[in-house]
Amino acid sequence: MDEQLITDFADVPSCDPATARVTIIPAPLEYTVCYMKGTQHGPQAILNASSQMETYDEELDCEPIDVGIHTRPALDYRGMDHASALRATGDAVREVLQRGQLPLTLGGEHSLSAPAIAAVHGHYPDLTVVHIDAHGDLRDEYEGTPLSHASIERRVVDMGIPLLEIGIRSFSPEEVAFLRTGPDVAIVWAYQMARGIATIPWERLSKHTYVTIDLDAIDPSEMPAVGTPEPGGLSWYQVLDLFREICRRTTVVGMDVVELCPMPGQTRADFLAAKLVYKLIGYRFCS
Ligand SMILES: [Mn+2]
Repeated sequence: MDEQLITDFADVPSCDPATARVTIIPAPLEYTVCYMKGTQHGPQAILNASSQMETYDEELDCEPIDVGIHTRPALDYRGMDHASALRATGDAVREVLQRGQLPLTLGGEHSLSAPAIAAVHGHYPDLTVVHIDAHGDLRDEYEGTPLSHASIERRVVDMGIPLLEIGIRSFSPEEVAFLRTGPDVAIVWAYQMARGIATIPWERLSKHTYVTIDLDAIDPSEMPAVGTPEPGGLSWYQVLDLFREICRRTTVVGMDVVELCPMPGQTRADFLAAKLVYKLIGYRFCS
């Protein structure tokens, strides 16, 4: 099984890139990971696990695979420095947008979201970003680089994009200080979700939304294969319900699922990530 490399999501022949409605961009980016390494293997692990899913969605009573999914060949970052790799990621996202399709990027480390969001923002200037994560990712820079995975949402603020963060439970004093300066950021904390006292400011969403999901938003009991597993995370159904509600209220025009760090024996984590990607496509196009 290990040797089997799946190149098409769900192992169903990839839809013609000219007629697809969603293009999956495998982005095995890994430059600034600071704790557990391995995110470069995330996209392939997701594709491999996706071959084991049923394509029927019992909740939506349809097969989201029929939407038209094209899986692009994985981005090849060999020989690139971090900045060049991010540019290449943004270019790939732009190419998908120019074909009128939804780009769905599979990470890889979270820093890839910045160029992806910049590209989508170029097409949809009214964009709002919803960031589902354990971490605020609002540091101005981390370990000497503003391109870090730990600074990704700060770059979104720099772009002037309204931001809604959900599931946060790891936040630095530096980020608290930044938040007090009054940036266009709303945060729904994980403890509020867990205790049923969260009020999600849905009115912040504009017509077009980009959703970035760091898999460490999900509780480590369900999603152990991440670089920084934080206790007290969201459940599978909480994440699905959030996304379903986002799709009900706005048009999702770009998304990414990042930070899978495949670990030996943790098949459930790869499979969760693959199934999450498939559920996102279903909610986006079939409900
Ligand atoms: Mn995170």
